This record gives sequence, structure tokens and C-alpha cells, in this order.
Amino acid sequence: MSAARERFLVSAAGAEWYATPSGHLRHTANLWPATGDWVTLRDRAIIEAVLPRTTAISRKRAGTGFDEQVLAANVDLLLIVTGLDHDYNPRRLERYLTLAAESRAAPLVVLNKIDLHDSVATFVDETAHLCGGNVVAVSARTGEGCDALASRFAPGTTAALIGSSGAGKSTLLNRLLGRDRMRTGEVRESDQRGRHTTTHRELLTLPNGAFVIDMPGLRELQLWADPESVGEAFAEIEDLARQCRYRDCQHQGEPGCAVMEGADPARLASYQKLHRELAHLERQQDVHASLAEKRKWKAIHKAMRHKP
Ligand SMILES: Nc1nc2c(ncn2[C@@H]2O[C@H](COP(=O)(O)OP(=O)(O)OP(=O)(O)O)[C@@H](O)[C@H]2O)c(=O)[nH]1
Ligand SMILES: [Mg+2]
Ligand SMILES: [Zn+2]
Repeated sequence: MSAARERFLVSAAGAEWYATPSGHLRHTANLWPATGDWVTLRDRAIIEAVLPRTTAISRKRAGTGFDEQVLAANVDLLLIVTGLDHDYNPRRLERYLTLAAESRAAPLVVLNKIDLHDSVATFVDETAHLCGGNVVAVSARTGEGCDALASRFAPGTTAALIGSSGAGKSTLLNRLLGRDRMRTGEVRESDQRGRHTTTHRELLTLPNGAFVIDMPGLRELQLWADPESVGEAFAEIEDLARQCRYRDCQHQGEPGCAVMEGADPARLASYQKLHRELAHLERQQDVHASLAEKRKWKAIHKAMRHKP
């Protein structure tokens, strides 16, 4: 099933059609449909329920809200696509890898646009350190590396492509599909930013029977994750932390701290930044929740005062 606003494109037995959530689902929705969900239908066109998810790719909703936005559901393999132009940024990759750890989908970093460089070994090595070796280098433009990538999609499983606008997700998907199915867009020369060509999420089937979800480029990726997921994305720092001589070490200047001594400083700064960000999110949610609670009681008291 793919999501485009309030209508959802459902597919079964080779056919596709639109369906809308039932009134009941609208009012009780603890699970609102997302791309990749399995749903139950009534009279073909009404979505009655969303089946439990195996994985969920989520971020904090962009803007001022404090809630979770599920970008895709039941994703087995998360392809984190990065262009080897200005898009390449190890710190941003760490953010995506934290998202992957939280989602429970297996991550695979796809370094795209290798045709822009004579040698990509340094990019591949650096990235391999971040993601435990789960990296492939490809050119969606020339097709180099794409066969190796295609072999990672198992029939019956679901993959999703995530990354910045202009990273080449749709171009890559067209290459895997063997035809131009997805619209692609030029990267602006001035600042090498993409233009948000893909505007909604789409679920497609590859020739071998694997499902793939193409996602619009993310302008901001604010995490919606448990601090433990940061730890999973920074396994070597967690290992060092276990060797720290202080039990509650903050790894911020304590003499003899194993993390300060052993960790890559850029990785450590990134690790601490993501932790701070999640702690901040948690505080905001607490404030938000207590404000909502206050408002609720105010309304109840008001209603009681106005009772005849
Ligand atoms: N040189 C080079 N350019 C590429 C490659 N892959 C994609 N591009 C170009 O990058 C631009 C953006 O590609 P898209 O596939 O539209 O990017 P996207 O990630 O789908 O972008 P959004 O849909 O906006 O999220 C296009 O001009 C592509 O031709 C590649 O391997 N090499
Ligand atoms: Mg696209
Ligand atoms: Zn320490």
C-alpha cells in the first residue's frame, strides 16, 4: 500500500486502486496507514485496520509538532542513498544509521554518483567504518555497481530508499526497474541541492518480485529514536564506554576516560550531539504532555462550573 494524503493506493493480486480509512479507523487510529503497511479492507475501498508492523521508519514530524511521523512500514532493507557530490556527509550518515537502528530495518549505505570521481576508495573506507561495512558504491547514471546492488533485494522482501533530495534515489530505482518509471530532477548547479522531485512515497515491484519504496528527499531529518539506537549506530564508542573506569562517565574530560582516549573525536562529538538532541526531544515531549494534561483538566473544570 502507498500513501498519498487521505487516499491510499492499495494493491492486491496484480491490481491497484484507491481506498480511504474507515470512520472508526480515523477516530481510534493508534496505527494510521503508512506506505508499506498491510491493511484489511471492507467493500474494497474502505481501510478497516492496519496490521501490526515488523519495522517502522520514523522521524520527528518536521516543524513544531512533537510526534512521530512514520515514513514507511515493514521495510526489511533500508537503502541510505548519498550522492558523492556535496551531498556526502559522514555526520548525516550517522543520523540515518541511527534512524535505521531504531527502525529495526537492516541498513545498506549506497554511495551513488561514483562516475564523478576517479577513485572512490576513500569514501568507501570512511563509510564502511560508520556502518560496519554495509556499503556499496554505484552510479545510477552509468549502471556501474548496480548489478551487485540488485542482488541485495530478495524476492518478497521490502526495501526503501531514503536520503537527501537529489541523491539519485529515483534514478537508481529506474535503473533497477529497467525503465523510467520514477520522475527524476536536475540538481541545481549553484548549490548542488536537489529539487524535491519525488513528492510522495511510492511502492513498486522489481522484476524479481522484491518491493521497493521510493521516498521523497528529506530536507530535515530530526530523529525520533531511543538513545539505545544511537548506541547501536556507534558500536565502537559503546564498547569503549564499557571499559571506562567511571560508572557514570559522561566522557567529557574525566581523566583516564577510555572513550576520550580511544574514540575518533568527530565520531564522539556526533554521538554526544545526537544524545543531546534526543534528551531535548524527550524534555519537549514531557512539557508538551503536561501542557495537554493541564488543558484537559481546565476544560473539565470549566464544564463542571457551567453545569446547572
Ligand atoms: N553524475 C550522476 N548523476 C546522477 C546519478 N544518479 C542520479 N543523478 C542525477 O542526480 C539528479 C537527481 O536525481 P533524482 O533521482 O531525481 O534524485 P532523488 O534522490 O530521487 O531526488 P528527490 O526525488 O527530490 O528526493 C538527476 O539530475 C540525476 O540525473 C549518478 O549516478 N551520477
Ligand atoms: Mg526522487
Ligand atoms: Zn568515559
